[in-house]
Amino acid sequence: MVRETSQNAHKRKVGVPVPHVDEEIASQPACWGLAVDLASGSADRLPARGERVAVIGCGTSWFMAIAYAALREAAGHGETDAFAASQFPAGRRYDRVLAITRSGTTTEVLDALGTTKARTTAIVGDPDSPVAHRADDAVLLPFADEHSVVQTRFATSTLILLRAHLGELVGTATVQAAQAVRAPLPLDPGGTEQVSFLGSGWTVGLAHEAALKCREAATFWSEAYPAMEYRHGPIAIAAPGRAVWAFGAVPDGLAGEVAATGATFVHSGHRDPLADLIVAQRFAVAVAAARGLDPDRPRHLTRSVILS
Ligand code: F1P
Repeated sequence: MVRETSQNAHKRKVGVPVPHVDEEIASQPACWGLAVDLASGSADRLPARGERVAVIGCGTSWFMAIAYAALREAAGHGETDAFAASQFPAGRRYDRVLAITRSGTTTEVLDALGTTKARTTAIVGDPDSPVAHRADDAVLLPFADEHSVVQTRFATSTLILLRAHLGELVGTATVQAAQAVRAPLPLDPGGTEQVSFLGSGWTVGLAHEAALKCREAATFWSEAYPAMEYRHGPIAIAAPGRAVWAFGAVPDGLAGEVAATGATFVHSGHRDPLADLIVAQRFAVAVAAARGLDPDRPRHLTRSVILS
């Protein structure tokens, strides 16, 4: 199922170990296809049109929650809020709480599920995890679970599944994902000092996720903002050697304003933003390599946060 990049095929041939995260990134096009199939088979467990929904998660899973909430509301399926699981307002009335968690062991997610009276659905990577058993309904993605601490394919497969469930035709995104696993990187991983990622609407979640990938995999200085917020302060750090990387629609004039600071402006303009996220994941891993870091052993991180 995993389609290797030619670089990884070469590494393997000469006996150099390929990081798990590289393989997981490369397998996303295949995983997205499986996620689309799963969307039709799990429609009765996912939020129904008209329901008032809260989506919760931590880290990467929270950022996918943010993206999905914006997409669902924009598609007219109903009011949808996204929360870091630790910030879930237990007193609010929701028809359904949707938890996203790869491990199914994250303490804040389990705690939030324990406080709500709403029907609960969990999208989980590990079918034998506590969250998979605790939720009223579970949608299981073991095919997208990962060895890596740093999440890539579970997150994007979850979002593709949810987009397919909203009725989006995600075939083009999947084709573009196959291009994105091979596309040239838009920035020099060894020669870029800082990146600010921008998004608007649902792609704000992707911007946060891209920035988190850079921090997690490579201890690289990265920030993320809604694109219209960028002029309200963050542009002060734009400079030569730094970059602004936008997902989705770009506000009029922004590319020129960034260029005037000497920073590089990155925007594919033609790919589905979720396919663009794959390029950002690859950039994060390439920065780790340029810094001599092992992206499979990110500093201070564990696969999930389990609090005693
Ligand atoms: C959530 C998460 C990861 C993050 C870190 C700790 O995990 O925050 O996104 O990379 O390693 O856990 P999960 O609830 O989706 O399993």
